[in-house]
Amino acid sequence: MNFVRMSAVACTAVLALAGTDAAAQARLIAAAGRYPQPVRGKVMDELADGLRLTSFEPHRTLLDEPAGGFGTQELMFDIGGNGFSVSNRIGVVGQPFQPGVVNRYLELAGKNEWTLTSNVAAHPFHIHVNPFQVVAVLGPDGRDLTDPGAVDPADGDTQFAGMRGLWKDTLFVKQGTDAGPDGIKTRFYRAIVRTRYQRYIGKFVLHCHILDHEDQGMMQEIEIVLPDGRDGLAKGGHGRH
Ligand SMILES: [Cu+2]
Repeated sequence: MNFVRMSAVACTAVLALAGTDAAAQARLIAAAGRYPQPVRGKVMDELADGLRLTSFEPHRTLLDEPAGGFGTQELMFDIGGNGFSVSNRIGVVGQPFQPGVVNRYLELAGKNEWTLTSNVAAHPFHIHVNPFQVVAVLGPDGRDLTDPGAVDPADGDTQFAGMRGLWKDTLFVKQGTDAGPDGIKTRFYRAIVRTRYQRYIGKFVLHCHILDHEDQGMMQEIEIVLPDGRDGLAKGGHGRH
């Protein structure tokens, strides 16, 4: 389950910081005691058994699969006439978060390639439940800033260098350039990520991880649903075409 995978990532990170001495091991075991059952017992046993974590498995890469096998999702963060908003269309101003409105229905067992952009200001994109794999972060000039050693010529930024293939739940999305007369940028930084929707059915959110922005509406609600058997999705229990 995703939880187990994410726990493995977290444990690995903690070990990298804390070393593998007995005190760190004891702290990890104690922390695992807060996990839900039945994960708790398995994790505690494996941590006690030489920090083996052998039942954890890495995410299978999505980089090798052809783009045609993915659904597509667009996202544009913005601060402007509609306030703090998120749009499903790059270049089209979106709306602030509205409670009770599902902004995206996604299919369980589906795979999507997302393109993340920002019209005004830079925003750390964060999504819950299913992590994503970084495919590319393209600058406004089209160069891939995830290449090893890549430097953003606009500001010397190297934060994306070597990031291709990494699994993450948060990614910085920089502001586009060259605003048109309507205030919409004509060139964007495009963060391209891939994800699959496994096991979890239901609602969760994506949002800007600057909480001040999130609180003002820079958030969307997502619902993972089952296919309805007629090439559509079973939204809210009522099949729609
Ligand atoms: Cu933001």
